[in-house]
Amino acid sequence: MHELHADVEETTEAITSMETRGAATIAAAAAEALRQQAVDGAYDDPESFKATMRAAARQLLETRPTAVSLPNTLRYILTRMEGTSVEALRESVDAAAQAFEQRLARAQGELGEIGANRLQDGDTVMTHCHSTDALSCIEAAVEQGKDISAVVKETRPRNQGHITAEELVDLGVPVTLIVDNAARRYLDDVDHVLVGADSIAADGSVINKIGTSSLAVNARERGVPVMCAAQTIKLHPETLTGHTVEIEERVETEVIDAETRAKIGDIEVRNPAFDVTPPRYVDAIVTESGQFPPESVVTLMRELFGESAASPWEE
Ligand code: RUB
Repeated sequence: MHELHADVEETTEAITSMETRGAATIAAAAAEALRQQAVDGAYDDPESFKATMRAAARQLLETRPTAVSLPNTLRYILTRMEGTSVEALRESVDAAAQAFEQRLARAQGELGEIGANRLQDGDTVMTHCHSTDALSCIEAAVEQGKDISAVVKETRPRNQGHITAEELVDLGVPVTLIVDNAARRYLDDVDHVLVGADSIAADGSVINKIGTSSLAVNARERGVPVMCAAQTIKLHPETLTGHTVEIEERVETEVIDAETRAKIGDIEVRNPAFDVTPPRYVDAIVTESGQFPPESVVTLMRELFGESAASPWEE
């Protein structure tokens, strides 16, 4: 096996440290790292090329467990790796990665147009975390000439809502930033809840940043529709065969600093990064292939992935 490319090492570090974060952004970074591994290196023979690509994919896969965009990206590229010479293999990975990256950008634009059709001129949208798929819907609505305002939840513990707020301000969207606990109070003032997804399960459950499920339950109680913007790379094929989605648990220092924790005394601190919103609390999943009621997303999943998901990174 050839050593791993500096880009693979750097991308692994950036995803692990969350410098690169959000499911779609993670997917694009992983595709580019795999492409660099393929195009920029001398390999002794086809076997060592393939073994190195699989090892790079396994390392990237280890970074964050919940966003299915990561294995879906690696699967897309590695299942298209073919050829009997190093050059042919290299070209196949280069082409697959480039096609994938273009597809990703196109999908986000297309779903944005579809999501924007659900938004009316003058609407206010409540957001949670930072989702490029969700923001694409607002951007498209603004481009259609609609006046959209946003209530942005800060999204403890890492405050990704601040990134959302900044990007919305850049789009010219008026933003009201609120603490997470104020969400129910402000649901009376909004027309939509709009979130992204890290994974969508076969039963239509939406796995997204912790706090999405309580927001969705409250929104249902207040009669506010919940839209999830998620390109099809967020569909989790392993849930077709009964697997569940692993929820990442992150370090407790994101929740409380060591000094305060010591002062409080003997406590346990938990920091799950994501939660599961059952399909009954979600009105629509907006993908580049159209909008779906959550319960029917399984048909799209079967169409795209068949009945089972390959693991082409295994030795
Ligand atoms: C990000 C998050 C986002 C989804 C979708 O969590 O939950 O809502 O990843 O984002 P984290 P996108 O900050 O822990 O990565 O639409 O950009 O794929």
